Parts: sequence; structure tokens; C-alpha cells
Amino acid sequence: MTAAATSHPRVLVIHGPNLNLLGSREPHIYGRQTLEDINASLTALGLRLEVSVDAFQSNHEGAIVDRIQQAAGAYAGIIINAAAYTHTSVAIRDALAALSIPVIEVHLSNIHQREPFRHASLMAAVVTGQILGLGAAGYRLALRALAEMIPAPVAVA
Ligand code: CA2
Repeated sequence: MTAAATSHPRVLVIHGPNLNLLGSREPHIYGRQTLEDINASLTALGLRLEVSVDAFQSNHEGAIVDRIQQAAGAYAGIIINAAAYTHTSVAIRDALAALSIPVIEVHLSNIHQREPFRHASLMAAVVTGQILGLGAAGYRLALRALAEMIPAPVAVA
């Protein structure tokens, strides 16, 4: 008898512009963890949740749209912090709206406590849920939420 093989569902984490600078400046707003710290903690949590995590950061709107389009069929869920594009990008919103997998929008800061131009998220109406203002822990909570939503993989003999 052969052992049944299963592969873990995959989650894509998308980080928008300037998030590569995390840990270097504005720690009072964004915390002290670097993007590498956050990604490593998500990978470690993914092992426990039996979800494999890929992370992608770009400062370019079109590159983020391309990555979202490529995610269809390859990923079971997405976590996205579109950073400044949250407030401006119809293109990223439209790319997310075309997906049929759960998407969690994360922000390190509580955007509603900040400048008025940050209060509106163009993503809000097309994502499954939002987590705001909880710092890096927000990403881990988003991964836990996705792991609960994603159906268990079917074993293949
Ligand atoms: O709170 C969040 O996670 C934001 O998405 C962060 C964005 C901001 O434009 C959004 O309004 C809210 C900014 C990310 C830039 O991060 C930096 C980190 C360190 C130094 C400079 C920028």
C-alpha cells in the first residue's frame, strides 16, 4: 500500500510600496520588526498551521497587479497590505475583485486614526476582511483566519 500524499495549501502575502523599509524609520507608527522578521514569523506559523507561505514585496503597482493575476489557481488565499496603493489603486482593487479566493487586507497602523487621506481603502469592498492597527501581529492573525477558511487538502493515493 502506498502512502497518501497531500500538499499544503499555499497563501500569498503581498507587501506594497515602502514596506521594505520597515524597522528602519517611523517605528512609533509601524513597529520595529523588519519585513524579513514578519515574513519569517509567517513562514514559521504556516508550518504549524500546515499552510505554506510565499511573500512578495514591490514598490510598483503593475508588478502587484501581475502577481495577483498569477495567484489565481495557484494560491488558496491572499494577505495584502497594499500600503499607499490602498488609498489610490483602482487597478489593484480590480485585480483582487477578479479572484474567487479569500483575501485579507492588513494594515500595521489604524488608518482611521491617521490623516483623512488614509481613511478610505479602495480594497475594502472587495476583500473578505480587514485587520488594522495591530502591528505585525495583524499578519499572523490574518494567516490564522485564512487557515480556518481554506478547505483541507484532499489526499491523493
Ligand atoms: O499601516 C499600514 O500598514 C499602511 O498600509 C502603511 C503604508 C501607508 O501608506 C498606509 O496608509 C498604511 C506605508 C508603508 C510605508 O512603511 C514605511 C516603513 C518605514 C519607513 C517608511 C515607510
